[in-house]
Amino acid sequence: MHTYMEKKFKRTLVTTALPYANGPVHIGHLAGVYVPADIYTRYLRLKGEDVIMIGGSDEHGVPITLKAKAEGVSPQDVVDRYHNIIKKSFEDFGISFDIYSRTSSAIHHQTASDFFRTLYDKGVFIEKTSEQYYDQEAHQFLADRYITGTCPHCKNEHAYGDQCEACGTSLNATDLINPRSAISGSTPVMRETKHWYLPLDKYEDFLRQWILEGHKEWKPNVYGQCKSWLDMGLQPRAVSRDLDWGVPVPVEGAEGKVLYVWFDAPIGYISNTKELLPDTWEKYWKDEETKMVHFIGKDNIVFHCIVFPTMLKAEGSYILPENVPANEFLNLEGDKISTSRNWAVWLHEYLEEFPGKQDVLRYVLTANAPETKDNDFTWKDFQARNNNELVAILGNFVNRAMVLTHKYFAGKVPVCGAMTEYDTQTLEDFKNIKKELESFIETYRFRDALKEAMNLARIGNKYLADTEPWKLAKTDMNRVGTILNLSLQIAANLAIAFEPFLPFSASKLRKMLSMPQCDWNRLGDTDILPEGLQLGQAELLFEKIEDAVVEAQIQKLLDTKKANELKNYTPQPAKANISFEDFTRMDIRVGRVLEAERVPKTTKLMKLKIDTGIDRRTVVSGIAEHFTPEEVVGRQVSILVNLEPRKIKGIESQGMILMAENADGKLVFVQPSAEVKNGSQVR
Ligand code: B3M
Ligand code: ZN
Repeated sequence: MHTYMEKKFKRTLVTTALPYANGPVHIGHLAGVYVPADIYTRYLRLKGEDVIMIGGSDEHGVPITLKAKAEGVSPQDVVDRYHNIIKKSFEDFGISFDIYSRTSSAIHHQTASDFFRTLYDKGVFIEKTSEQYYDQEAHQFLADRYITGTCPHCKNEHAYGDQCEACGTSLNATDLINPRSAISGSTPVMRETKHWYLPLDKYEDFLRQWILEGHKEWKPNVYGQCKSWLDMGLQPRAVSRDLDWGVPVPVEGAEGKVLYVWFDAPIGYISNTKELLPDTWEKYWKDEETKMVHFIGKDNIVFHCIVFPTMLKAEGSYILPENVPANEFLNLEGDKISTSRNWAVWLHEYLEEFPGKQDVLRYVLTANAPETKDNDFTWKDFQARNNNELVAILGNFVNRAMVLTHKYFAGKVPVCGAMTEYDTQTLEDFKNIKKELESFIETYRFRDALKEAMNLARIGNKYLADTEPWKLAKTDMNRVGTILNLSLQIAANLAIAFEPFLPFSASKLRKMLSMPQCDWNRLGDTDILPEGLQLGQAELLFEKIEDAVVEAQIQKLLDTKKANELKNYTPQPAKANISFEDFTRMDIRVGRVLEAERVPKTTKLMKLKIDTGIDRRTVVSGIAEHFTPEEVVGRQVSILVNLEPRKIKGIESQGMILMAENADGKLVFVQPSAEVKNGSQVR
């Protein structure tokens, strides 16, 4: 049996998870899937290999139909809108798809339908009738997401039939207490319905052999998840749904049924390849010499390692993925990224706020990629990596080499004369760069690869700092020439090494260095730029990001958090009834604040002198964190005057000022809507 390392491939098929077209894409998408896939693909292209990168929008599934209903538009309207936003974000960030298409396309519907039909005709599926919730008012079966009710675990009244978002438990629709249809609001009834099931259990032996024996080199998080699924034992999975949005089930008697979104979506990779290469697509899908790699996030592992391979295997003419380098999740400022809570950095917004800084985000997301565990994106880290790494190391080195060459050699690559021992040692330091980058990239360790590339910039920076050519300009121009020649060669190496990671900056750098070609095979060479070559103008590759800019981003997130708290605020339940008598026992008056001062050695308390109309009295109130004394003096307020006096911090407080507490904890005065005479009763 041959092992993985010995396998030789002629071409590579890179697929990237198809994002649902029900919202824009955010940094989590980019970090988890699209930047790594792009690095990998750009690298292979640079090496001159045969590679295609396939992407597209996933435009089916229940959440899209729910969103359409909520907005009163059609599902097609929803996916048209987001497909275009998503596609543009990817283009803007330089994600170099060979095709970015969509699953509502005619070619996909045909491909997915044919695929189902092939398996159906081969007798692969099990047909099974079961009872499911049915909405008698809307005349349709309800997918789990269409049913809401009370969570049996935490009593959240807005749990969905597949999951309670309050406590995170995954549910069956039949678990819900008091189930309701999300469409009509009526109580659903149980009714029989027929579906087609993919018998995953029958493929267990094949999967065990193929993954657990044949792909021990897969990332531990991926391998481990597959193993635990297989160890739990696989069940047949329904691949159809009662729904009117999706690819219709191409079988007689299947009216009102569509393919389950997770059945059709991965077939989208095939459809999109077909759309790109109508005549030669099969070469990429059916030839053992093609290496197929699925780039996905960790929540998609089971579908790409177990369900889709089973579908491909059952069909019989397709290859299986060679690797599935799934990433873990990226969090944002310590919290899980969430579309519904708007807790995200949206790519289209980022570009509006940081125009031209695509590479900065690509850099930070790669340097901090969730390759082996969940990671956190913070704006402080973003700023630090930009200022301390991109600006201070890479940008600074390139700029110094360029500016000095323009200053001393009219922008022409100077002659490299005799080398010192230090020069040779510096060159020695990076002669393995190509091998190192390759071995990291080919094993999907993009963070390490990026670190290695940055290290080359560090070497250059140190070399210039140590040799100080600007000090030698008066005495030894030959030496200055040698130093700058070597520095420029390092810069040329950087232009190649960074191309997969920071394509915008690498191309800018190549333009500065008059390097029309970017040949990966020259990486590590020290004669890339010929002597006498006229360089372009020096431009800054990166610029410093100021504190105020990241503080504004942090503030934006804090505002989001606050807005979410307000949205989720549930008022205290009502207290038990009291009699009118009870109410009249309270003597509430309008009074005016005459004086106010903070109570020393406390943060919350303020001592107020109030004109109650009856008398002038002292009240201690817990408002000092919300108002300054100046803000309260002169105000009319409501005061409960017959509250028993009590001592607070040694001061006798005679009454209580009435305040309302907002959902975010902010206090406001309960005050008359127009001026009234002090002493007026509140009744
Ligand atoms: N749309 C799920 C997701 O975006 C799904 C991926 C499909 S890949 C074939 O997480
Ligand atoms: Zn719950």
